[in-house]
Amino acid sequence: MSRREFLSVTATAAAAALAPTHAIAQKTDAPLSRAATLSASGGLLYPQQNQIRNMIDLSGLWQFQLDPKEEGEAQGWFKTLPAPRPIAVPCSWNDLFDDARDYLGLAWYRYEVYVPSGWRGQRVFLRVGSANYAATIWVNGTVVVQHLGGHLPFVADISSKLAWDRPNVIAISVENKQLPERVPPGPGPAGAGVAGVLGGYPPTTYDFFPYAGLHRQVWLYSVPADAHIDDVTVVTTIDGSDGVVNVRVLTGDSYAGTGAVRLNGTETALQFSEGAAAATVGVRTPRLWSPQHPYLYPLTVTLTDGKRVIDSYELDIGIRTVAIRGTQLLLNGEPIKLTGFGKHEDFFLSGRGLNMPMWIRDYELLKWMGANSYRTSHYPYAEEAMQLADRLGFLVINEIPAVGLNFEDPDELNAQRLTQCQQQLRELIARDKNHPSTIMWNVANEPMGGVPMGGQSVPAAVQSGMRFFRQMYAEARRLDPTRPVTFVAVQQGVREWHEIFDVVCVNAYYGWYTQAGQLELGRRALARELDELHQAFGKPIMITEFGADTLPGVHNTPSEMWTEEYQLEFLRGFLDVAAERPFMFGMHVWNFADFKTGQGTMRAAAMNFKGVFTRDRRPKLAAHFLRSRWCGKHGDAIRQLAR
Ligand code: BDP
Repeated sequence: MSRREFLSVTATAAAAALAPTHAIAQKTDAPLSRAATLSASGGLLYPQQNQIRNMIDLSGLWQFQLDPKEEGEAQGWFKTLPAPRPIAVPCSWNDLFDDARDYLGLAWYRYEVYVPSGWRGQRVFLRVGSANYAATIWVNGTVVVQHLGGHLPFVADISSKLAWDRPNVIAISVENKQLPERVPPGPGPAGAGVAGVLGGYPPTTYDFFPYAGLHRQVWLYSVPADAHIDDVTVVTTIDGSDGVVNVRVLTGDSYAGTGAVRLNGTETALQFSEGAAAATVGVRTPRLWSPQHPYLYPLTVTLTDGKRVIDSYELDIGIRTVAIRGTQLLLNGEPIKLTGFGKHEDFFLSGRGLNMPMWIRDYELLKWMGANSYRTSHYPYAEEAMQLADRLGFLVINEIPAVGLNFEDPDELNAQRLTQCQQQLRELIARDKNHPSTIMWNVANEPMGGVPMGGQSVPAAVQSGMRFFRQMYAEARRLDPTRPVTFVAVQQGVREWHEIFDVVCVNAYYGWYTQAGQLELGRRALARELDELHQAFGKPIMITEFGADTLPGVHNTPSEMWTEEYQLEFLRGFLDVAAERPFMFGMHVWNFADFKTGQGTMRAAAMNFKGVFTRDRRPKLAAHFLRSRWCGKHGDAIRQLAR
């Protein structure tokens, strides 16, 4: 089957191919070692309160202590912290305390919680939404789970560790050391790469600040002890005027009983065997999910024993298809162009910590500008952000944290990074596979195989990258055959890697990092590169980043770099070049808002100023321009790239 055809795989095949998806967490009593073995420990369904399940969100004030000498474990800090201070969870620790701003070493969190007596006899899980980067969890003095990777959830069954007559002590140690074998990698033998040069201190291979800590909620939740719904996979297709919804349910054990799927007023029976069951539900003339009409259907899965409901789980689904035809991206069979941004989870004080008001405001501003999409640069975003994208109708390119890969580094390092990338891809797809908003998986941002932006590529590094990306692509397709898979290249980067993927995505800074101050030359260079890519690959092409640093309030005419006028003209030039090329399927401005970086000569005030909004979400001139471009009379009422 050719790559072009894969997106039309039948619904049944797609549902069957969606592999069982479990949190990949490390379950060991040994201290977290870089070589620790990985093992599954439970599904990643978002915790839910209903008539059967219970949950407690442990967000709030925790005790906190830095452990620069790494003496905490030997001294039993998992029971009591010797000199704790209060901290907010979720939140990054860096912007809260002066002595922790650049601290990326080990730190401890501690919390006490009674588990309600009504949960006795049920299975109780602890779920951490995001601990950046390496975490070890203790419950009442015992290690229950360890996890690597900073932006994805993991769970542990803690039923046997709980006390019922006193508060339970939950201790979490976290560190965010920038080690070369991690993903994103710390600076390796071949150096920090282009982005690393931009950052500076703390040393990273990327230019966003390496925020650390418990960035999302920690939950306790209970499920029935007999059997529970551990994972649900929903794949939708369209057959003529009907919707087809394939549902696959896993119980995580050998459950062989019955269950049901309820959708749109119909109930379809499930017969489990070895803990798995599947059903196909038809929906006559469904309301299709799209940015204009983000209609969601509630879908309920139950496990039943006669009339008794053993477990129940509800999720909102959207009926829609994503496909590629020639140079077009199709949503529900119709070509669609992506307008929007690369973003960051980044805000004053809360750092990378979940910030719901920020998310609500950001979606409001995205709508205000007529954006229909964004990329989760450069790591998976909060689950609540994905839920809002479903509900509000935004298309998401969903990215693992593979930024700063440098294939000039030795093979051993690349092999370790591959393991990390595959784990994070598995966890991401497990977590986000049911979101209609996610339309594409991205497996890397600006990997290096020599000097990009006009420099020479290194053949051995190109080959090493080829092997790496073939495996990443195959893994993504194995886990989810229904969505296109891409990587994001940098301008004049390694061309060969585009061959592997379904679409071509490129970050381009002609007129900023190259052709600085010369917008017309930049536009011409962009046009040349786009035409070459089109000729070489004939795939849909998207500019996933383009932008110029801009100090709010600084103006000049004729425009000059760093002024608001320059940013506006830079963006307009790129949009014009793209609008003349029908093979372009999207334009994402870099960045939605100014964001914090490490300190360095390229980053004034430790900030990247390429936002069209300031960090506190005030519009620069460019935001008004994009609004008129994407919402105005020339903008096909929002959705087109053409003027
Ligand atoms: C690109 C990176 C992005 C940077 C951006 C920039 O993908 O993370 O923030 O450049 O320099 O190379 O602003």
